[in-house]
Amino acid sequence: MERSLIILKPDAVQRGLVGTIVGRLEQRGLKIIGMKLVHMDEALARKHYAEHEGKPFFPGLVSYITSGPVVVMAIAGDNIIEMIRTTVGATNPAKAAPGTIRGDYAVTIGRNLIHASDKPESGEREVQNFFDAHELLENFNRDTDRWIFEQ
Ligand code: IDP
Ligand code: MG
Repeated sequence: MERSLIILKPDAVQRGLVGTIVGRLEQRGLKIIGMKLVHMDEALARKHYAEHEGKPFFPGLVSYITSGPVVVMAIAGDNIIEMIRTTVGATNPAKAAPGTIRGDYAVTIGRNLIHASDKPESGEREVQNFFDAHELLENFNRDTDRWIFEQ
């Protein structure tokens, strides 16, 4: 079982795209186990994006991600990391395929709407950066699961 951290970035909130983007993930059949509105401070932004520290775009990235509220979600399931990245599309929306979230709703890399964890280890670390254990509802059952997964 993998866990992925999704962030609907400040542009998604400001543009009123939260419902649309959550809907795409939800309708695919992905299981959301945690979700909340957060205004990230600089320390949390730097921690979340630590791998990019020192790159030319890092200061702009920190100011973008802290510029307003974001929606953070945790999604759980088998092999979901790659599946979600494919649904999200390429980092640069100019190169993202139509049908992906970035390919359908974004045009530039510095305003690409959504974050999704890139590997299982990152998913674990990132989910724990944003959620306390009691905020993650891992054990509830969805009645629709038998229509989404072969039993
Ligand atoms: P990802 O979000 O697809 O995983 P990363 O390479 O991990 O892409 O980069 C993290 C975020 O940093 C991107 O989503 C984007 O917001 C921003 N970013 C990456 N490269 C650039 C760039 O060249 N210019 C401006 N922002 C960038
Ligand atoms: Mg990344």
